[in-house]
Amino acid sequence: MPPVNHMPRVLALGLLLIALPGAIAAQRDAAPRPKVLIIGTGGTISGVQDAPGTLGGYRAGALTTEQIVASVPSLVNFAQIETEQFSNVASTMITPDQWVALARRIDGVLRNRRDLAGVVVTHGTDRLEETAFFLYLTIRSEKPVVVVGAQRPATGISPDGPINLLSAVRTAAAPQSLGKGVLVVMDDRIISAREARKLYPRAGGFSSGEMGMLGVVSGGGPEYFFAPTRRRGSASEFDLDGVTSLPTVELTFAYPGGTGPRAEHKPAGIVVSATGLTCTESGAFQVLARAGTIVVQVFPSGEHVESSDREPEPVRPPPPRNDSTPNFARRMCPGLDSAFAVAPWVPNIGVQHLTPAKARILLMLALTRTRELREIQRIFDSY
Ligand code: DAS
Repeated sequence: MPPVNHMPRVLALGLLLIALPGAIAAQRDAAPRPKVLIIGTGGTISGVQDAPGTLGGYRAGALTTEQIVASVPSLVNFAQIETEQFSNVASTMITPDQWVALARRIDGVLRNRRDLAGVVVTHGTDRLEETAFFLYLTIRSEKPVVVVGAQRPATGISPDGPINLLSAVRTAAAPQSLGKGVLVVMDDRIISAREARKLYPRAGGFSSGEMGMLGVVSGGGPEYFFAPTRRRGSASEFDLDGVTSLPTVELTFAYPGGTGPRAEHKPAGIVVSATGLTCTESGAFQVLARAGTIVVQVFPSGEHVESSDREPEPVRPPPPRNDSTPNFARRMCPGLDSAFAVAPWVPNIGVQHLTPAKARILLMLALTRTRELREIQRIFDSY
């Protein structure tokens, strides 16, 4: 029997093995990339250095969203990009009315555009965590919404905007980002908008405090290790449809020798950043609470977790002026007007791991639904 020549088959197999990775890559390249809408609001990510290439002053919100997208050509490898300019300002100019308009726009576009995989919002870092948390509470979609900024302007030395934008788009385009709530992506970190905070104005300055980040954007794309558990996305009860403006909620600090807010000033709510209050501050907040202002005391660090099964402290009427019953408040605060000295201050609402700025946002939204203390406490316990 003549010897069988295996050579042609071996050659064919070799050629197949060489061609296969190319064919797979071609097929992957031919697959339509997810669509991501980038909505620009301004900030340093679209900022221009006065003297390009220096560390000097710059103008935030100078480049359009299209221009910053054009500066990252590799975005098209990961997504089909659409852009929209919501505003182009330093984020200190963003107001609560704009939160409402932006949230409505994103909620609407995600509801009506089934073809969109997700949305990226470019934003100044000064107010990024506030806008991101407002969106987290009000966008009732499971699709990813990623808020991103930069700490160095686009034309400065080593701008961080382009890599942050690329990481944000990869995160918004990834199916594993579904249902994670609104996210902040900075410096390859994926942080829940509930926890994100700007610790300092340099690269690496965004953190999630002691709660940790959800994941990282590695060379291969987003990698998640944790997922949020609190109410968000499609489970949110905050419907902005009938909301024209948000209730006024003030933010104030307690400090040694502090006297608290003035009694004639009566916002719908007030958040006080405090580890504890002076007697006079305590009295001033009690007067406000009796006049109907909802008072929320929050640890300045935002790291404190008030137990979630507590009953909100009822607002008690002041005792009669001639009441001399000894109580803890009078022992603690001798000389304090008895109208103040009802009890040592107990905050009406317990807060679980929110910064004062974020407690203010949650209180604004809670007050669009109720003024009942127990209901407000339920809201603070849920989100
Ligand atoms: N210019 C500031 C802002 O718009 C800072 C920044 O974006 O980093 O918030």
